[in-house]
Amino acid sequence: MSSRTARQIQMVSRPAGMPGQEHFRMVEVELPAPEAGQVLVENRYMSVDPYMRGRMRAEGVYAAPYPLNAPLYGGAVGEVLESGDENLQPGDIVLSQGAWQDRLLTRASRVQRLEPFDPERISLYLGTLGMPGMTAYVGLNRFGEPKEGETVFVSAASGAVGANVCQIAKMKGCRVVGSVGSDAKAEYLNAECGVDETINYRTCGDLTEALRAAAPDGVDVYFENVGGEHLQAALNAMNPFGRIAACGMISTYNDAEPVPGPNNLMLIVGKKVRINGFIVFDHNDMREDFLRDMSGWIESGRVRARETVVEGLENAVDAFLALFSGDNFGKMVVKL
Ligand code: NAP
Ligand code: FER
Repeated sequence: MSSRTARQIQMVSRPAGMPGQEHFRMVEVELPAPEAGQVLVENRYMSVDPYMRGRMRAEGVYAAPYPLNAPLYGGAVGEVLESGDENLQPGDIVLSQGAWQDRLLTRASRVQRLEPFDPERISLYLGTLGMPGMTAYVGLNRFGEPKEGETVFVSAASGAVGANVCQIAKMKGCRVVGSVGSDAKAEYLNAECGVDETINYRTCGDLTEALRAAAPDGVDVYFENVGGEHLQAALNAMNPFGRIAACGMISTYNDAEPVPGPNNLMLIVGKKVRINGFIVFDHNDMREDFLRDMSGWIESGRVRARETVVEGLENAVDAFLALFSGDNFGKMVVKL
């Protein structure tokens, strides 16, 4: 093994329902030395994210599907080992789209050099200071438009996106209700993130009733991460002129066949609800504001950034699958 030996996880077949180890394989390749304009990067952390399940389908919506038998991609933070580019030096910490591999050769123009505010916490650039944190910031501010005193309902509320939504909404003076899949996650949101009410959707019984009890004045903003029953309950509890920031619907991502949706979509009309789907990558105009605000909030302790760290590339598929069973607590990252 040389310092240019790379291990990569590749997809060998497309999953129909829940993915499993059988859809992936690990391969070892020998990378060439970087040419002019290229860098060799050794990853320190890679991200696993729900959107990756979408990329495993044959038909992409806004982005090309993952190829078969070739390296996958996704957010990663690593260190430059060798550089053929004058703007990057060995030792530089960079953000790339080179997840699912421990080392990669890439064009220098495709990585972003980071000046981490805390070199011990570079994984934050995959979470609260990265794509999921920015998703929370963009979705809540631009599409939820919460006003002081309003009630914000967040699903998958303790996750990489959700926990940031909850904490930003609290700073805006909102009453926040979070839905999660365990009592430990609920306790964390209450105790550490200032969330007013939590619902454990696995044990609460009827979700609409639980939400009405947790949000007696109704829901003004629903930050949608889960879909299905959560969307149905949110519409039932929504106030007139409520806003839904439609960020994701993770409960549907592993459906092999489409399942029937909420039975109450007509409420969108009578309640004059505004639903906005959005993809974070379309909102780079907010990036500077996001980074300034979020780094300040993390440094001052106003935003907590909890992570689940899984060790080893060989465990990356399990880490990814854990997103769908709720085994992650906060942002899931793989330490390489
Ligand atoms: P995450 O919340 O850190 O992890 C996923 C969580 O979803 C799990 O921990 C689990 O938490 C919950 N979950 C999984 N399956 C579920 C089910 N069947 N029913 C209810 N809850 C379920 O993931 P994330 O990265 O923050 O992503 C959250 C959502 O944002 C996803 O829908 C994702 O696709 C979306 N997203 C969208 C954009 C965009 O640009 N639009 C960008 C990033 C993320 P519990 O234990 O609480 O169930
Ligand atoms: C995500 C879920 C879905 C996400 C993007 C998508 C960036 C895009 C879906 C589509 O194109 O249909 O978490 O994060």
